[in-house]
Amino acid sequence: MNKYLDVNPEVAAAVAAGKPVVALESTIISHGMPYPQNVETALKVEQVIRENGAVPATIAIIGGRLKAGLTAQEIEYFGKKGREIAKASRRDLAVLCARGMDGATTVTTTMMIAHMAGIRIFATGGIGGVHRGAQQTMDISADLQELAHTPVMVVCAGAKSILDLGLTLEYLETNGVPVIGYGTKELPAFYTRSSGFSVDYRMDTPEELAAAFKAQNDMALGGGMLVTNPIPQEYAMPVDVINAAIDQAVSEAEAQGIHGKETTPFLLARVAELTGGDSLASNIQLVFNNARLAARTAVAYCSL
Ligand code: PSU
Ligand code: MN
Repeated sequence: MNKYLDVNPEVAAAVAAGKPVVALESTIISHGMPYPQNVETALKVEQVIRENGAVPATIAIIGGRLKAGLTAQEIEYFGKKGREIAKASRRDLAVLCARGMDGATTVTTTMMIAHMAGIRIFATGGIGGVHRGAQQTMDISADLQELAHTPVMVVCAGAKSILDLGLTLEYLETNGVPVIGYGTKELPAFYTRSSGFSVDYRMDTPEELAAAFKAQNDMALGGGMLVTNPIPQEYAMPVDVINAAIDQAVSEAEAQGIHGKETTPFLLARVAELTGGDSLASNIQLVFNNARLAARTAVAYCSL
């Protein structure tokens, strides 16, 4: 076992017994939502996973230790410190561990640590992808490379149109990542159920998702699988409202020369400010929806 990794005893016991476990990320807590809603949501998401038959494992880096499974006090700490906690992507792991620092794990590092801990399924809100204008900036999230290589299923609500969704799908195709629509053939765009882009496959039950991922793992194909689960209709946002906010945020980022790891947090924070509490409420609900599907899929996977 990796000497930098601490798997919480409940999670370790579930993994060892072949019981369902669902990983959760911590960037969504520290950088994705304001306090105290971030902590309330993180705790409630864990409860949703339990209600649906799986053990939750929120993932983070604390004092240079890779943690799979946090206590409520640790979740409170991540939520309260918010943006003071470094956003940790793949390239940050070694330095954070060597220096004994804290890090909020993105989709990339949550997949990595979940895999180290033997966890196969991970629920989140949205993933990173190919940014608009990437033809010039080359700004492509490390999340897509991780999906290409690490065998963890990521259940999300699609990607926000702060990204170029068409190029994001092209990149995933090149890298051999299956993109599944849950109950839909259309890629959901996080706040909205549609985007105008098609996914590879539509699946309608957790059992179907589990069977596909089992086949991928049995063949040792090696990469992840992206499940895109549309936000429930009652929480979806009006397309024109959300698109206007996103367009404004993207042009502000450009005007201010925002780049590198700051781009995504800047865009997420601006979109949230411009749309007020409405987008936060939608964001919270779609995370619950994804946690429910991920837990049911983990249960189905364990019975195969
Ligand atoms: N997109 C969202 N919400 C998020 C993120 C992205 O809609 O919280 C976070 C996730 O942690 C994701 C990370 O892995 O941002 C991607 O950052 P970057 O684009 O810098 O790779
Ligand atoms: Mn980037």
